[in-house]
Order: sequence, then structure tokens, then C-alpha cells
Amino acid sequence: MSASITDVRNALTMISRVPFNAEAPPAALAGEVTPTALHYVRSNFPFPVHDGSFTIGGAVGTPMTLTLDDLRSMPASERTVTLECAGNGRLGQSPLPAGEPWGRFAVSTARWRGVPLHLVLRQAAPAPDGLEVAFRGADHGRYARHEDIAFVRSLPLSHAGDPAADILIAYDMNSEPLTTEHGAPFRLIVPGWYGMASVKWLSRIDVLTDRYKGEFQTHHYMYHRDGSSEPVTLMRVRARITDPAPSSAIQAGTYRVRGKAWSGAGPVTNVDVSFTGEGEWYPTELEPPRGPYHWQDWSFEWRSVTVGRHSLRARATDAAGHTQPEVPPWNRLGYGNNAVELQYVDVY
Ligand SMILES: Nc1nc2c(c(=O)[nH]1)N[C@H]1C(S)=C(S)[C@@H](COP(=O)(O)O)O[C@H]1N2
Ligand SMILES: [Mo]
Repeated sequence: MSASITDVRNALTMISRVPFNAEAPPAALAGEVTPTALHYVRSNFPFPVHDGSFTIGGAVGTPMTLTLDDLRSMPASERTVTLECAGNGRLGQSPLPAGEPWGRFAVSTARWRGVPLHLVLRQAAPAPDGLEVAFRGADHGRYARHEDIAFVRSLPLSHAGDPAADILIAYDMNSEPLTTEHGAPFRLIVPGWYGMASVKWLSRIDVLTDRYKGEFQTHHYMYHRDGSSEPVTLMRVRARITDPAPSSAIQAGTYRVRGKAWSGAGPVTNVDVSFTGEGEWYPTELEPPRGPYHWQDWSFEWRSVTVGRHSLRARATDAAGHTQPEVPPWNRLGYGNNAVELQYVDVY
């Protein structure tokens, strides 16, 4: 076991040891990016052994195998991307769904560097009747009713091959080579989507002429509710108060409340705060956006704070017109809980 994995295990809040799942510490989410050792980790299987290359095949004119050196010799892009697990906030859903018991900190932001996916796909020359692209991780194991399956997710070819989608095959995270837990030697980064789309430990890319129907595409990562189901895709709009920190006490007077907000469906256009239950909402000040996929900083000057307990809430709205609900949106597997969070603060 490498030193970096041990460090991460000590710094994060562990949810499960094998497969390794852990939340970021709340304090790590106040910064511009999350330090790699504090970035949440989500894995469905034990960390795999990776042979250092991946193959592009299926319905393509030019199948090929690429190594890390091959990728590093191609044109590179860097993107700062906020990644959130679809199961983040599951503990806030009621009745409690099955699944990893994520609290609120399966969300982080990192700077990813790698090759734009569309360049690699173009070299492989997808067939004209290509419909989807399936991405396979090297990790595998027993899962649900399966003896041994790999982690595989697909995207529509129209999205995977679109330069404007800014999808990367990333090999660096925060200017260092990817660590094992974040998908070394290379992984997909799909900006705007919940984390499951960003396949780690990439081992195969296949262009398909049919819809992909694997476990992680059509059984898990689906919103199941009232007999209907819908795939989990873009991150829902969400705001978070980072300062004052959870369970902190502050002095009476004036206090600048700070936080983050993000959405996969477009820029955050408003964040409002409230200081009472069912109370009035006040608009906050948004900082200039740092980038299209980077969480949005906001702040609010909270004046003449009186002694006692106060209930703080922040509510974000995005350019697509989505606003956070007050009540957690329930679904059977507990995905996409973007309900307004309550953070109480004791003032002395
Ligand atoms: N190969 C593989 N890729 C994967 C997963 C996995 O289990 N196996 N988990 C996905 C999920 S559900 C999330 S939320 C993100 C988490 O990425 P991180 O561990 O780097 O934070 O990885 C995604 N990529
Ligand atoms: Mo996830």
C-alpha cells in the first residue's frame, strides 16, 4: 500500500475501508480547490491493479491502445471541476434509502489536466452509426446479483465527442500525477455530471451502436420513484455555507457569512440566505465566477447578530431556472439530494 493512500485514510472521514469511501473534512471545502489528500473518494470496488494502458475499440475505424506517455505527448487541457457524488446527502433522505451512508461532504473541487476526450475519439474514427461510448474501469468484483463485474458507464457519442463538453482523460490532479484512489494512471472527468460519469482507472473505451444497459447505467445511478425511473446525469443546484463552520460559535456583532454553490445545469445566478425558519430570504453577493465548472463563491454581510442560536440556510438558483427544494427529493436509491441545508450557529 502506498504512502499516499495511508495519508488520505487518516485525513478523510472514512465511510468504508474496502471498497474505500470517504468524505472530505468540512473545513477542506472552504477553499478555492480541495487539496488532493482531502478530496472525497468514492469507489464501488477495491482499488485495481492497472496495466498502464487503455484500448479504444468497438465501432471505430482505427482501434488503438494508448499509454500514459502517449497521452502526455498529446495536446493537453486543464479544467477546475467541482465533483459531487450522486449519493451525497443520502443520510438526509427519509425513509433512509439503501446505499453508502453519505453525509454532506462527498463533494470537492480539483484542477484536472489531461487530453480532451474528443481528440482521442476523433483519432479512433467512430463508425457513422455509433450511438454511445462506454468507459470501463480496471476495477471489478462481486456486485448485487453479479459474480464479477467491472465499473462501466456510457455517455451519448454526441456528448463524448463534443469539444464544448470539455471532457478530459485526466492524468494530473492539482498539478501532480493522479493518485491511486482518484483513478491512476488516468480517468475520465465529465464536467457538470454527478461523479459516477467520471470513470476512474480507465482501461477500455468502446464505441457502441446500441444503448449500453449495464448495472451502473440502468440499475444503479437511476432515480427510482413511484414506479418510474430516470437516469442520474447533471449535478443538481446546491449551496453550502462554509463560514461559520458547522457547529461553531461566533461573537455577537457583524459577521460575513461565506459559502459555495454549484450546479451542473449552468452557472449559479443567485444565492439567497435566511436566518429564521420559514423566514425571509436575502440575496447574497456572488464573486466573479472562477470558471464554468468551479463552485461559485458568495458572501453576505450579517449585521447586528444577537446572542443565542440562529438557523442559517442558503438556497441557490442556476441559469436553467432550477432552485433548491426545502424538502429532500426522495428516490429509492437516495440520489440527488439537493435540499436546502440547515446550519445552526450559536452566538455568544
Ligand atoms: N472505475 C471506477 N470509476 C469511478 C467509480 C468507481 O467505483 N469505479 N466511482 C464513481 C463515482 S460514483 C464517483 S462519485 C467518482 C468519485 O471520484 P473520486 O473518488 O476521485 O472523488 O468516481 C466515479 N468513478
Ligand atoms: Mo458517486
